Amino acid sequence: MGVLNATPDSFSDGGLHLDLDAACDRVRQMVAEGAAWVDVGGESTRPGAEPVAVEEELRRVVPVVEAVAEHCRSAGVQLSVDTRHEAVARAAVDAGATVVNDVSASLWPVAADLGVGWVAMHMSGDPRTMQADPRYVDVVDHVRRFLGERVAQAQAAGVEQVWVDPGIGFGKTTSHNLELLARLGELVADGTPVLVGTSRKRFTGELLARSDAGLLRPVAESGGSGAQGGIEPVPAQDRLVGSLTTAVWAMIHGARIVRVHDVQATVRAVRALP
Ligand code: HH2
Repeated sequence: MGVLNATPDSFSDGGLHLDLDAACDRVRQMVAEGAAWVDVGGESTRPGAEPVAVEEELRRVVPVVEAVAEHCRSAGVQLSVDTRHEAVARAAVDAGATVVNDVSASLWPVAADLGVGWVAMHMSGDPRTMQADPRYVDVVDHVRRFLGERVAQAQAAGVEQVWVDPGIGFGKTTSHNLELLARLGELVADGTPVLVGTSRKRFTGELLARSDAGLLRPVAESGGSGAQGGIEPVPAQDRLVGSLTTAVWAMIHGARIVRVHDVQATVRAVRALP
C-alpha cells in the first residue's frame, strides 16, 4: 500500500502533494512502481496533530481520488481513503475509492452501507494525546480483542472485505510496537488479513539510532517503557532501512499488506524474499 498524504503537515511527506497534479503524478508513479494499493489521506494523525475541519479534508482528498480512480481501477489497484470522518468516507467512495482505511475503527456501518472494504486500525485515545502515557496489561491481547470485536461487528453489518491493523505508533511505546511485531503471528492466526504500517515512523528511527549506537537488542529490555524508547530517533528522511526491515519482517510473519511511503524500495525488498 503506497501512501499519498494530501496534507501540509504529515510527518514525513507533508506539503509534497498538496497540488493536485503533484498528487496524481505520485499516485501514478506508485502504481508503476508496483503498489497494489494506494491510500489517500487529508488529515495527519501523527502524535500531537490537531484535527482538521471536515470541509478542509474533503477539499484535499476528493479531487485526488476523483482524478486517480480510473487509473487505479484499470490497473487493478485498490484505492482507499484514510479518514476518521463519515462525510469524507462517503464523498471519497462516491469519487471512486474502494476501501475506507479507518484509524478510528468506527466507520464499519458506513462501509457496510456503501458496499466497500474496510480497514480497522487499533488506536488508543486520539492523535492529540495518544502518546502521553500508553499502558496495557498485554498489548497484543488487548489489540487482538479490540480488533476481533470490530471485525465481528463489521461482518454482522455486512462488510465483505475487512483488514485489521495493529496501529503501530498509535498510543504505543517502543516496547509495545516491538511486542506487536514480535507476536504478529497471533493476530495473523485470528484469520482476518493483516495490514501493518511502520513506514518512516519514529519507532523505525529509534531502531536505527540504536543500531547505529551498537545497541543490538536492548529496546524491549530497557528504556522502552516510556512514551518513546529513550533514544533520539534518526530523522524521518533517514528511516528507509528501518522502514524496509520492519516491512519485510511483517510480511514474513504473515502480514498481507504493508503501508509504505517508499514503494519502489519496498516492492524490491518484498519480491527479493527467498
Ligand atoms: N499510519 C498513519 C496513517 N494512517 N493507516 C493505517 N491503516 N495504518 C497505519 O499505520 C497508519 C494509517 C500515519 O502515517 P502517515 O500517513 O505517513 O502520517 P500522517 O498521519 O502524519 O499523515
